[in-house]
Amino acid sequence: TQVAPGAVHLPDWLDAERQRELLEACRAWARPPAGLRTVRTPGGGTMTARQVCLGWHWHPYTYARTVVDGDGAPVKPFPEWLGELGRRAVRDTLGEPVPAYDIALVNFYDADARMGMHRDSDEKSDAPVVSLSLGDTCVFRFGNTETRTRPYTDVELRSGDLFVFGGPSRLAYHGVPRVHGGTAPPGLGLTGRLNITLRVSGL
Ligand code: MD3
Ligand code: FE
Repeated sequence: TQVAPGAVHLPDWLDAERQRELLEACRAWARPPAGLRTVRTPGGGTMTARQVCLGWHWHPYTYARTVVDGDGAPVKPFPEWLGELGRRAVRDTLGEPVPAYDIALVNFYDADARMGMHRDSDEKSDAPVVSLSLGDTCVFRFGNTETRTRPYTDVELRSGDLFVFGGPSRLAYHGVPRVHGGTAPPGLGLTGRLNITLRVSGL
């Protein structure tokens, strides 16, 4: 389903087995060194979703090769297979060729976690962002490129869903106003929600 130009939602893109495999990989990445951490913003805020990075470490509002706001360890490598998954995601949605993905940001949400409206503008490439969701269903708010406020479209993202943001949607405001606790598939073995975004750094 095209939600806006360049923004395509493909529900249930990952089957149950692929979801379990991806979850296991995320759990391994979350372990130290360079594991899951709480992101603190320069204004003194704390992000409620906790994060682990592969390839490049994101800290507000730039990328580094070490976990500058965590244990100082070198960032875990971005695996080849994850890049292939990202390219397949773009082929299945936008049907356009893409350069090699080199960043994965994995966000872990408990039922109370949120993500405020923001734009992802720290990458120096306009390649599409690939988003994969696991676990609890959330409300994903897809806005416009001008303001954090209306008009926006609310979409439910469920376990296994793919969302790709390219073209004019690449710089749209977006956020996660709500996670529906306890809605994860029973067989998955995840409490809460996990989101993986694949990006091209352009660095
Ligand atoms: C639209 N993550 O990591 S995924 C993020 O569910 C982020 O964890 C949310 O926003 C999450 O920055 C939303 C959907 C998403 C991801 C990246 C985008 C939408 C996007 C980049 C550009 C435009
Ligand atoms: Fe984002």
